[in-house]
Amino acid sequence: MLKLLGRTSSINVRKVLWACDYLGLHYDREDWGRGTRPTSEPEFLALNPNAQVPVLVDGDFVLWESHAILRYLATTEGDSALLPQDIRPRAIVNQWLDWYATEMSPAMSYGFHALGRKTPGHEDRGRIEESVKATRKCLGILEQTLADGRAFIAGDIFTLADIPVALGLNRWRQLKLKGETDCPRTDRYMERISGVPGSDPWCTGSYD
Ligand SMILES: N[C@@H](CCC(=O)N[C@@H](CS)C(=O)NCC(=O)O)C(=O)O
Repeated sequence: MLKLLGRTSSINVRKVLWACDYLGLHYDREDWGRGTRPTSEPEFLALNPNAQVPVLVDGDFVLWESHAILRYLATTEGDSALLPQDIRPRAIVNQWLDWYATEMSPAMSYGFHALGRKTPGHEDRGRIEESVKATRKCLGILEQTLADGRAFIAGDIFTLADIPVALGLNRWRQLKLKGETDCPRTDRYMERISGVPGSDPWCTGSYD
């Protein structure tokens, strides 16, 4: 039985929960992280020295980093739709996973903590504006990508790439900021996502 360590309010834990539900995997989940058991406990640090959730435990195998976990689950389940075996389609899925981790997620982080979660220490107006601007650039890239008529972000089928991207979009959209540019293709994309197994509840509910 797989064991997943992490609180359900974490976007990174939700990526794994969504993948598990999509794949129909059984798992036990333990609450760890902000507001639950502190990840600074030695028991947790022995599994992930970064003191971050999620952590996946599969027998005697321990894995952290949400995207590494997504790839592990898709590969062990042999799901070649979620993570294609052919080199180029697989590279495109990896491209979007990396893009989310290195561009969209860092762009959204400060703004979400300031305007959504109201995390103390996130009151700097300049940094909020910077985060909103950087996130809007990412949203523009997604809207532009969908302009060729593809149904999902890496092509015509749902892949691992959609999990972080859709979760990020869902989280940003919950802020309901004034002045967002209309993104009709992204709206339709999110409607399609709502029909994907596991999207409800992981890509619907709020984050606190
Ligand atoms: N790069 C890591 C980031 C993990 C991360 O930032 N986790 C946050 C929650 S979203 C965390 O553990 N925060 C500390 C806590 O909840 O105590 C991943 O993708 O797994």
